[in-house]
Amino acid sequence: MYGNHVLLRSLNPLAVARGHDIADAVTIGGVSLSRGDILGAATSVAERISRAERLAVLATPSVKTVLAVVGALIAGVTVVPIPPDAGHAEREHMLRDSGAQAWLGEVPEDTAGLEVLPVRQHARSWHSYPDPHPSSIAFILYTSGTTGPPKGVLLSREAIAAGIDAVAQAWNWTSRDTVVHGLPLFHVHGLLLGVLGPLRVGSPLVHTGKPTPELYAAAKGTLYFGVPTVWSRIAADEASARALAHARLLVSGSAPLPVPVFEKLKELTGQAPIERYGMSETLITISTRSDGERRPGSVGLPVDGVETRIVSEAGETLPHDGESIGALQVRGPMLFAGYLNNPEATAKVFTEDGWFDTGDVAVIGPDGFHRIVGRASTDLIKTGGYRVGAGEIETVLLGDPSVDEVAVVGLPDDDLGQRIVAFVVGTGVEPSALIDLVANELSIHKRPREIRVVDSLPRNAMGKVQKKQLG
Ligand code: MCA
Ligand code: AMP
Repeated sequence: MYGNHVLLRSLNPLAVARGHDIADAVTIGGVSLSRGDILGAATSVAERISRAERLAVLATPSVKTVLAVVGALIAGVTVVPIPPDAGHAEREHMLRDSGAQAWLGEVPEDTAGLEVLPVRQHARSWHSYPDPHPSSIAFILYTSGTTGPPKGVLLSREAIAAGIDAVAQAWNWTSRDTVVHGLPLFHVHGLLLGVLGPLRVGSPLVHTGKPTPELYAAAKGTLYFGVPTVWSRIAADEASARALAHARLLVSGSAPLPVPVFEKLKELTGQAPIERYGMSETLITISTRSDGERRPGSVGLPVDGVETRIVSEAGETLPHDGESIGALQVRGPMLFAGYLNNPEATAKVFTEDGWFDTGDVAVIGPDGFHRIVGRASTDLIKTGGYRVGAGEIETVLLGDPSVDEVAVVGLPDDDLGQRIVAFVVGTGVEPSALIDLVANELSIHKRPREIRVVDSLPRNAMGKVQKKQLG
């Protein structure tokens, strides 16, 4: 009923089918779909949404999310993934800012008055749609800045295609691989790399629901994706780690992989992990290669099509001497198309000569290997691989009557990389109530793990809080 040419045309440019239909193209929530199932059901989704422009998708790890996303790609409708654990204020912001017209697929308890368009797993359509323009926006992904609510990152079809193709080349990722991960489906890592990647490359995907060591060990794959927290939990679980010895590649990204975790994984699995660096705004730009050196503490070389440079505070380009530390700037075909409704923020992150300023600080060696040293601002926290702005949490906490002053920081944490800690000055402060407030307003993964009640915050002569002194 459907031929490969139909798969090719309909999913292009975001998913290129190579070879024959794949029986278990996507397994998620214990349900397996063939490529034909996905195409048939997603085209039926496309048929019902083709007049929409932007739809919200509650990004649960489920078949419905995959069908909603692929259906929207076929129809050329922009997807706004909404974290399933998003609290009230964060969800409202994403819906309002994105202008999402309806929900597609699953819905949260509070639909915010938006219409709901169902996704039917067993519906089929074989209608053939023309490819949307490559520069059209496929996704608006919300990501945190140092202050204010999350910004909508506009990602075009061509950027995503280029981003996937570049890592596929770096990792020799082919249809002979089976990808395994259990990452959330509302960010680049789990959704674009982790779902669209396998669809485009033609390699089956096993999504484990959650990224636990036991589930990774039980899944039979070749290419495993995880954030450092996931790898550190696997490294601490010897049996699970040893069960991954058969894998072709273990890939870490979204935050720095601690060197001891790298070494432990190497010891237990018999292979060094691949580390790669990326951002919501840039997709994956730097990676070690599957057939190259894998150096602990290093993210390797720019992927195909990417150029990088490090720049001093004075704006001079610094040498690749393995010592000079500078602001990492990148350019390449996988970069975003700007922040939605926010030209000022977009202008701020690009230099006059067109480079994207990542906000990360790096060193480049004479051999071209990149080492990410840290972030320029202490106000952007990476916890469990999630990017969280100190400012957004401070705003919510200041809304509580018990809080007079607050400073939120990311403190080093063996499990999460950084742990969100709020230093609070106030009266009658109830730590657990404040933690729940953030979980309910923003999202569960943005909640502070700890509230420390203090008499005052350290400030400089100008009255600015000295966050580096908190800890
Ligand atoms: C705890 N829970 C609560 C509360 N406290 N629920 C409500 N209110 C509270 N106050 C519950 C949660 O619902 C959850 O329940 C359970 O406690 C555990 O939550 P948590 O501790 O947050 O989870 P975790 O196990 O510590 O999570 C670790 C993790 C997670 C699995 C590694 O951080 C994760 O999935 N990270 C991935 C982030 C990611 O994909 N980033 C990519 C960004 P229950 O267990 O029942 O649900 S893209 C990117 O960075 C770029 C492009 C790149 O380079 O990739
Ligand atoms: P996000 O916007 O969630 O995509 O987060 C992007 C940020 O994650 C980057 O700016 C880095 O700070 C961090 N990041 C991603 N991958 C790595 C890595 N391999 N090593 C260090 N930091 C990383």
